[in-house]
Amino acid sequence: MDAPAASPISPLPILIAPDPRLRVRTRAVGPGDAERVRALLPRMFAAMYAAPGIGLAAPQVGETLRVAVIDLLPDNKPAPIALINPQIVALSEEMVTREEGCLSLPGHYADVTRPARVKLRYLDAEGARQEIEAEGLLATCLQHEVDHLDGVLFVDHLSALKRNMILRRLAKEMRQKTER
Ligand code: GNR
Ligand code: NI
Repeated sequence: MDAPAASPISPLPILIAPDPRLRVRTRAVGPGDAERVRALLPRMFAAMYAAPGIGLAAPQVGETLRVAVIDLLPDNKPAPIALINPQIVALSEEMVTREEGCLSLPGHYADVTRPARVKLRYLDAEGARQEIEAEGLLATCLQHEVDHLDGVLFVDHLSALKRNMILRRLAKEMRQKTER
């Protein structure tokens, strides 16, 4: 039997905290970035699906543009969302606490309190203006990804004690992984 054909889209490697590239504030995508974004999006989706995760932001793959991808796979069916230059235009006063994880903080989870609903404007992969109003996990994920574009990680929403506990444990785990 033949081996399955290799995917022509190679997933980008995901950076792990405390990589300084996760702390960079990204810049807006402009007309001159079309080619770069066209090349980037499929490789971000591939990295997110391979992980697997429900979202991925450009800084997590070392890119400095305001680009993120999301797919919550509702009913286990692909529902990819490409977010270019996303802007939060409204947040609910009502807050909700949910356990979050992050592909750049693998294996670490914590309860984060955020607005329960969000309204977001963005450009899609075709450059068309879009608006999305979300609640539930999608609302959390949208805010988590926009945070990444400003160099913010979910642990930044925790107390310094909890944040440093997670970052120190992660650093130790990564050290042990690479030790011979
Ligand atoms: O895969 C992910 N799961 C998740 C769970 C709860 C809240 C946010 C997320 S996003 C995360 C993928 C990721 O790191 N995106 O930046
Ligand atoms: Ni994340």
